[in-house]
Amino acid sequence: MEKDIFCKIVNGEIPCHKLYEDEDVLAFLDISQVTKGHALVISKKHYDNFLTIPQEEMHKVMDVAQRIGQVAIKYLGAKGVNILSNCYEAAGQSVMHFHVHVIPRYEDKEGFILEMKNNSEGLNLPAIAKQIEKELK
Ligand code: DGP
Repeated sequence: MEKDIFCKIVNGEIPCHKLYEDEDVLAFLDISQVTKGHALVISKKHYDNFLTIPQEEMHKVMDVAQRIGQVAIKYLGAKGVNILSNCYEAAGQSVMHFHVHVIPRYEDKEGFILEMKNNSEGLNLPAIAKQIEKELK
């Protein structure tokens, strides 16, 4: 099977601007900085995305994402941070290797727009909630 680009970064076949590394987790700057300090945190082992990685390894990645977010606020001058993990193409995932975006927000000159429009007209919220709740039991 063809290796994805993040597997190649883990193996040192492609360079990156490294921020953090341990046995399980690697963090580096996104090549396409939507804001200053835009980071990616990945599991070194290949999993397709957030929905398919085992919980323990997912937690390790999220711990590092939290720490990078804290650094962005404390040392980069960010006023906020978006933590984002796209799962599958329909959600905008372009690299099929689990990764978390840490996107510092500075209020101006940003390349990142997150728009959540209220689209709930006609939806049966009690039925939707019941369906999801049932599966979580
Ligand atoms: P997503 O769309 O959520 O799958 O984000 C993938 C991100 O990966 C995208 O923001 C650009 C980044 N990216 C793609 N190729 C490379 C690369 O070779 N190096 C680095 N540092 N980032 C990359």
